[in-house]
Amino acid sequence: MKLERELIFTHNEKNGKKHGDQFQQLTDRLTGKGLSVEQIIKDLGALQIAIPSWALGTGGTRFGRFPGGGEPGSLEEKIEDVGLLHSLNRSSGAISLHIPWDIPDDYQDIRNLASSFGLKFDAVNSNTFQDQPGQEHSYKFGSLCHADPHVRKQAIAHNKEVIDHGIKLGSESITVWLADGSSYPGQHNFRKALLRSLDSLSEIYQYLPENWKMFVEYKPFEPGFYSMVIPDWGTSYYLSTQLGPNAYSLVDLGHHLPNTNIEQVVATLMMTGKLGGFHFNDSKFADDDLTVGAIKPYQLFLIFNELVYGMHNNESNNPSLAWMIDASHNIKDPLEDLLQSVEAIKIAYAQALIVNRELLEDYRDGHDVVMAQELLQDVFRTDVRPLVAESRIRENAAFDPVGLYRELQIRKRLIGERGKKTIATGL
Ligand SMILES: [Mn+2]
Repeated sequence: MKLERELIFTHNEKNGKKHGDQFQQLTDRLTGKGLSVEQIIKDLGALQIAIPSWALGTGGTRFGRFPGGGEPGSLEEKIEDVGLLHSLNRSSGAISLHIPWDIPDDYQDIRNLASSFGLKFDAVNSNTFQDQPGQEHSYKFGSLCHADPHVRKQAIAHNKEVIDHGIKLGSESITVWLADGSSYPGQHNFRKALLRSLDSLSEIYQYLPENWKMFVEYKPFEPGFYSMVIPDWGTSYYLSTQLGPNAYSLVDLGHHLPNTNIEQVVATLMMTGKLGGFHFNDSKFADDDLTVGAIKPYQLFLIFNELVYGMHNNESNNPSLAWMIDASHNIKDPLEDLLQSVEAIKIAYAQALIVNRELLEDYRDGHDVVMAQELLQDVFRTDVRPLVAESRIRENAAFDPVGLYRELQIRKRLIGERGKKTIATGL
């Protein structure tokens, strides 16, 4: 399904007066503070957040899954869905594929389809957390860390195959997340498991084309309930420095223990030039995979505050970051949830862009703790939504993506096209 541009223009025209007034008010306020509204709008327009192919269907928990209908049943339909999101917000211009869930029949056809929606292929993702039908060795006790070299060899070969698929699609990075870990004390020799993983990752790294990056994701627990081989950013940082200049750490917001100071993790990784990318989501308890900004919007802003500082003070040449949503939509329409997530990311980014950094540094240097906090909270409490909307309108996207999605009854149309009982592959 392709969205006619006319529908977006009509929607924007209808809301033009309301938006114009709100935008003018905010512009006056920000200009009064010495900020360049035009530059902020440009920066916002340039931000593209990749959509993972596995997030387009209704997710589930280990207790059950409740599909909502009209879900994409093929890679082509997944690309169409991301195309739909991109036409509504012009900020979802990339799709991230999961192998073996998304192996194309014809690479050129798939590339043509993606580019007809203005989409690129973001990082490809390997999967050694499940056994696939017909697979010779099981990953029950690990993959890249496994004690048996035959299992490691199979997992390495899979990652190389993922890279091959990515090359044919025009991707330029691979994200490796390992489910490898242990559930009981005594099960693993921590050092041996980590060193075997490093050896396996090295072999995959050697296989990377020169212009490719490898992102090493970490997670403190689950599925391993006692230990994970790559539990934290320190271990991920160790691996990426051992692997070489094209290996980076990847921060998934849900992959931290409660109360971890993620903004500090981000600051440190960027300072070392080893922050490669981001998986956005939100959580109350653990890896909940909730809508970005749904639970802790202030933390999201503080993270973006460090990201923007890192982008403006990039002595370590940290590369531009790979942004991706990594969420699961158990009870919401996945497309609406993704629109909400992208909006939350852009709001946090817009807020970080209006922080007066010179003044903040003055407060810090003067040990004025109160005013440093006042400054950040004043920004956080500023409603920047008109800025984000203005950047969208200028990119020919919708003033209110979720509103227009509802108005056009897109889910109903998708159910009409694809049926009520479709289930997307993925999580
Ligand atoms: Mn992730």
